[in-house]
Amino acid sequence: MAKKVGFADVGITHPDKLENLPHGWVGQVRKLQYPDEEFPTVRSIIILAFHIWDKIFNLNVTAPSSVRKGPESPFDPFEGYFLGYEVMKNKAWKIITFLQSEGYEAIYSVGIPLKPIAVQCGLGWQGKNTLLITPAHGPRVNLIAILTDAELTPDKPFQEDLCRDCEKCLKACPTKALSPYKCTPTRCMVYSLECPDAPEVPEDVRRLEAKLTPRPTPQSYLECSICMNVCPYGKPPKNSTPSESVKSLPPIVVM
Ligand code: B12
Repeated sequence: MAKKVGFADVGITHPDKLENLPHGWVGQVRKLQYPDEEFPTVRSIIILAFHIWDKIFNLNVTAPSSVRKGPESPFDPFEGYFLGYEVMKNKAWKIITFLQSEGYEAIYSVGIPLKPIAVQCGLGWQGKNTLLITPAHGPRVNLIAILTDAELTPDKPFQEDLCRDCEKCLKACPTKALSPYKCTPTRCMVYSLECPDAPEVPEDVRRLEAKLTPRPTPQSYLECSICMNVCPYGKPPKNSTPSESVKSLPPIVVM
């Protein structure tokens, strides 16, 4: 059903198979929770991977009130709109409705640590860019989870790390946010965008973010995805390589 509604891949695991999950605040941007904190009766976790087949899925429209002011500020990940998330939620609802019609409870979640859980679901490995890399689409997938009390058959975890000696993502990051298997969030341009007032973002990162981020309108921007785009796994045709796609975007327009 996941494939029928438009997800590229799907995997299942159980909460008791998950160990050492990241938990709590990641910088000032997101709070990660354990699956049973979000859904106490959870018995299965379904991870759905949506193929980002066009850069516009990285479009973010920011509601003025959704700019995060730190861990204490009210947290609603859907106050702004991220196109990829909107598409995934829409598709996930069809599966949730089906589970409910079978008598189960189910909710979607983007608040649990999706990447290590996706590895446990057999979807791929966490690469040097820290992203979930799938054999078919590389890291060009967004993830969403469905937590349900249905007891579904779990998949086998993905055991390999296929990055080997490739370091294209590390070299391509304009702000040097990446070292192997580690992202320094405050050096990532996406963090800089989401936290415009955060003092922990270095000046050189702010400057590059202002220069390189395409802004179709004053309230919207395309999230950087260079470390996704350069990955050789599942790489799209040459005319949409990251440097070319950045060049082919409209100039930054400030109205
Ligand atoms: C917080 C967050 C951010 C923050 C911080 C990034 C980060 N890496 O944590 C910021 C705002 C910077 C960010 C940026 C981006 N993000 Co983001 N982000 C998240 C979020 C909410 C949590 C990520 C997380 O678990 N962080 C916690 C830290 C501890 O995890 P980690 O970096 O993965 O660290 C692990 C490894 O580094 C490893 N590790 C650390 N040190 C070492 C050392 C060694 C030697 C080894 C072996 C391993 C290792 O262990 C850590 C724990 O597992 C998830 C959504 C979710 N709910 O999961 C999306 C998510 C990970 N982001 C996503 C994307 C796509 C991006 C961007 C490309 C922006 C975009 N266009 O959307 C960039 C990429 C930056 C990058 N390379 O990480 C996607 C990734 C899809 C995929 N294929 O994996 C997710 C899953 C959102 C989604 N729903 O699809 N993100």
